[in-house]
Amino acid sequence: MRIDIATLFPDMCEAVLSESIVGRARKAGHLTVACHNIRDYTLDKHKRVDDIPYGGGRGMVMQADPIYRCWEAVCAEAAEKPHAIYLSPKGQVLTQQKALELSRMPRLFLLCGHYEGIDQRILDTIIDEEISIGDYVLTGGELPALVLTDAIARMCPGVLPESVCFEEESHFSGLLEYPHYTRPEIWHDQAVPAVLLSGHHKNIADWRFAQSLSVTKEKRPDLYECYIDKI
Ligand code: 4GS
Repeated sequence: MRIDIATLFPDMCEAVLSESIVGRARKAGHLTVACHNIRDYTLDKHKRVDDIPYGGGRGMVMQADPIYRCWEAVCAEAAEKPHAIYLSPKGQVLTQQKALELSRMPRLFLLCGHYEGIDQRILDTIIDEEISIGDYVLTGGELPALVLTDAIARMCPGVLPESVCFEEESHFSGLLEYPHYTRPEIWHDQAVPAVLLSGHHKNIADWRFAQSLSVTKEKRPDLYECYIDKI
């Protein structure tokens, strides 16, 4: 899997993507992530990438051409056109299911917006789908692109030691995860649930599933209803 991120802040993206599990996965070659500075693709002698909106109004709009030239440069070195995603509050809200689908694609191109927005014509020309990370407004598309990259990366083969690592997480099954405990056995007068010390694998699995159900019912009744309806 390869992800190309087009952004005005490649250093911000690179800083996040060089750390922790994603950083290690990149070094090990389990996935490739390349950050491209849209400003490198402008033909303007002052390196401008934005301009005032036609029709008037506040703020600046990112121009289509530097983004298009960046897209062409990425496509030029790809066997097939990457699936192009624009991170935007107008998009479909990201879910675990969507992240799983995208993790199965060979190549993604993530476009990060800034300022008031992006010239609609570039979206109409290159973008396959818009994705939002939630119903709130950020200052740029970089954090959404990084969130999406992280959610995808952990499901790419080899990134986590075993696929159960992500299959048991909250949301994968449609339920929230059961609670975790580690040493010491008693901390501030609170004991670890006895079943977890029993060594009885079936009882432990049953307890965890029951916990998943009750935690989901309590914290996310919407997910719980959905889960119950499906079984
Ligand atoms: C989101 C979001 C977002 C919208 C980018 C205003 C700068 C900003 N992008 N999910 N212009 N939520 N983008 O808030 O994806």
